[in-house]
Amino acid sequence: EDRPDDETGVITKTRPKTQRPPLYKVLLLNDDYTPMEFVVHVLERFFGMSHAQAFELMLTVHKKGVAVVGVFSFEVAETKVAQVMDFARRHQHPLQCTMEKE
Ligand code: TYC
Repeated sequence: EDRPDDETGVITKTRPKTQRPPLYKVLLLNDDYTPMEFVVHVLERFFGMSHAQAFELMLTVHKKGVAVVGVFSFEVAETKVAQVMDFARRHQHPLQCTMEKE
């Protein structure tokens, strides 16, 4: 919205504060026991990554200890974490997936 300054008459734009929903990072944590192929499969299955993308990100987690696998709304992030944790538990792997506010 255009607005002339009271003293100078200079036209400035006022930027209305738009409300964006908070975003949440979904994090994958390294461990010593979960097979690399299982992690790659998880990333393909639940995060829609190609095999090459999934392999690369798995190696990043393996080397660095943790990585962001995606950024989502609260509801979607919560669902991804639950899906990964449930899938890992059902296969008896200790893989950990968490979320944090961006
Ligand atoms: N460190 C595991 C291994 O050597 C592989 C692994 C990678 C585990 C990423 C978890 O989030 C993870 N088998």
